[in-house]
Amino acid sequence: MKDFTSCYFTMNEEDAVEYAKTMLDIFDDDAELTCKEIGDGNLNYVFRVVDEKNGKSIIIKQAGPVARISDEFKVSPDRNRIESEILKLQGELAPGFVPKMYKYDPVMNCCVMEDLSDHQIMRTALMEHKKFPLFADHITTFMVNTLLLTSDVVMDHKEKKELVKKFINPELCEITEDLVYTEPFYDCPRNDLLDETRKFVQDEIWNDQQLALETAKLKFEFMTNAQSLLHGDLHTGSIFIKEDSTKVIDPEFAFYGPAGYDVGNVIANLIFAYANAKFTIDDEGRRKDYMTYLEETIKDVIDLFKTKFLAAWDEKATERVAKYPGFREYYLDSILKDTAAVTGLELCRRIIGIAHVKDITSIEDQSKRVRAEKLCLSAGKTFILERETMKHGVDYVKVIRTFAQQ
Ligand code: SR1
Ligand code: MG
Repeated sequence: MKDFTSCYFTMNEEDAVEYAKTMLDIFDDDAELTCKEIGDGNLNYVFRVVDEKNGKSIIIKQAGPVARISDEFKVSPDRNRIESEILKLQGELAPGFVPKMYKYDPVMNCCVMEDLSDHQIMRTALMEHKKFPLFADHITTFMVNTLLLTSDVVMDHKEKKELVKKFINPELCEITEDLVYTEPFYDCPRNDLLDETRKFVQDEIWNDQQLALETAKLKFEFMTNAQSLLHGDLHTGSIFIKEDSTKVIDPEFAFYGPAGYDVGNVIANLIFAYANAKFTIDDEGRRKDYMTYLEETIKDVIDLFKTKFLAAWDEKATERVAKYPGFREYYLDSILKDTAAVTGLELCRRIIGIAHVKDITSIEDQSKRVRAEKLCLSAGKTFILERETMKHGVDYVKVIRTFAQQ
């Protein structure tokens, strides 16, 4: 019998079954439990435990002491507490858009949550060219509720500062500061890019002084603007989806930062799907149809976010000065600038840096993959440098169309 109550250790599949039997009051005494480790993220272990008698299932997610992607990243298993607590909070702010949490265990640094196996990871679904007409509506409700309702516009300022304290997340923030804002923009040894893309990166990214300056400004904005309680890693691998349901998972990077960080991540990851579609769908009609669907989704995410944000502001703002004419437009405008910038940063870092996305790495034909990478890099650079002009969904579509046609 393993002891799960006094000392942390990383579990294997057998341990997870024993944990479910002895530490949880979820399954029947005569349950026939099986377990598979299904995690494919960069950091954690995800165990799906099923009672083969009746199909009842749960997820046990455990934080390891180092990242799976590389043991260079020593990240405190306390991130599991952050994840459990923020999932509860997001469940209250945006009901129905996150998995239910059943338990958090501070000894084993694991949490137990609803199994969403009837959903699919959105990145995979988009690579299979599936469409989700409700996604833009769902994700914008999730973002407006979690971002605006945790800001000083709506919250009592002392209570908000308590949340800032509770969700201080220095190690995971450092990963983002390094991998998103710093390393991709110089010839850092930890970068991981194709030889065929290197010359383009050298000329267009690393040799551009203006771009370097803008990334410096943005890095300090990320580190110092405690605007909203972010998800912090809202890419399409952090979203479970099916036709009528969207669930946001994996908020372990959560902290108080600029609201546009989450919105920009969603947009950039839709653009990876767009680049994937352009270079993997051979039939012209199907390719155009799917790219148009993604363009519409990108447009809707931006435009619905704006509309819902302004409406929620009118309904929920409590801060006196927030009601001064013009302030809500000024505030939204700064989120839109950050959104465009983060779209660009994420597009660049997933091509140049250490953490890639399958949408691009799965493109088998090397010359097509290089073209997809150049599309992302060129669009990314434009979003960073021209962030002041990206005010509407259509502005994003214009940029990606321009580079998709080259
Ligand atoms: C060391 S972690 C690498 C990346 O995976 C996570 O999902 C974040 O996006 C992070 O940047
Ligand atoms: Mg993750």
